[in-house]
Amino acid sequence: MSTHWHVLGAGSLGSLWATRLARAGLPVKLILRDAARLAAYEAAGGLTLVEQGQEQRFAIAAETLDADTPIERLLVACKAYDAEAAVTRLASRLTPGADLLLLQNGLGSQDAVAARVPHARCLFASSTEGAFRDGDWRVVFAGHGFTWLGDVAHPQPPYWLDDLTLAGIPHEWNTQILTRLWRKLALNCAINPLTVLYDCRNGGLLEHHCEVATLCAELAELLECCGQPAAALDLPSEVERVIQATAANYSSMYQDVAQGRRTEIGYLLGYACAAAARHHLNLPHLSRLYNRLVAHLTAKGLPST
Ligand code: NAD
Ligand code: KPL
Repeated sequence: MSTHWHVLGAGSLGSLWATRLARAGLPVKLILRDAARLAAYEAAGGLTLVEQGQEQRFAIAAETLDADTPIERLLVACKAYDAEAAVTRLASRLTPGADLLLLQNGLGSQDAVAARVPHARCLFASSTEGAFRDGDWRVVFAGHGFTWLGDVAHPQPPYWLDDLTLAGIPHEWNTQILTRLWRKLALNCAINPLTVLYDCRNGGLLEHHCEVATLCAELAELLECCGQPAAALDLPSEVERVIQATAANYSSMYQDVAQGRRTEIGYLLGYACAAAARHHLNLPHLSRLYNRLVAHLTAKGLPST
């Protein structure tokens, strides 16, 4: 019998992972916030995965944060700003040598989580898969993609990557996961805030080519200064390519703001600007972009951290 997967956060990505693991016959348990959420989940009869118009419901077992079952493998699928507090609540349930897989976008939350669970192995992930909820306990698999996983402390992959293969989750072990996370952070910093400020789809940034190029130059300088020269390679052309390829889409930050949800700014542009400050690096356009975004979010009554 394979080790249980505990999935913390039954949102978009957590539900996408949990349903695919369950569909492969692997033991999965959801960890929900409290008894009210657990009762609502049980009343719904499980999680529904919508894929290519087909719906399938999985009656995955669930428990609350306060349960006392031991946790050997934890998929952390909360937003970056919730991850540290949620994992802290579970720290005493982790078995010695437990593995955590952190799905958060951006940077900063991974180190904060790892510091809370020094005896566990924390793997970082970067994913291009896309999912959203179209109702409570329902997830739509919107964009096929890929997930890279790695461990900044140990180059050896865990044996349980086979579970992901069984579950049909496209993945690859990556010994340079920080480089991948920095690269994604830079892409998100060059694209997402401007889509919010110009109120446009990604393709709308084609009209702001010079501004994007200037930001890319500053981001590349930051990546090099932070010891990530590989993440800086050809950044402007990669950003242009992503803008073209996703021209019809609204960025994830745009969607968060449009729906009045908290953004992950503190783990993207906020993290980048804090890193620049730590290195005494003057990046005026990036810093102005951050200030404009903070002002915009504040005016909308949204948190800016
Ligand atoms: P989401 O908001 O849909 O889901 C997060 C879930 O975590 C919510 O259900 C929330 O209630 C739950 N949660 C928060 N705190 C909790 C707690 N203390 N106990 C139990 N549950 C708790 O978010 P998402 O879109 O799945 O994103 C998760 C992470 O994955 C983010 O960092 C995001 O940037 C990243 N990501 C998402 C996608 C995507 O397509 N959705 C793609 C790539 C990366
Ligand atoms: O990842 C993205 C997002 O919207 O968060 C892309 C499409 C790359 C834009 O930055």
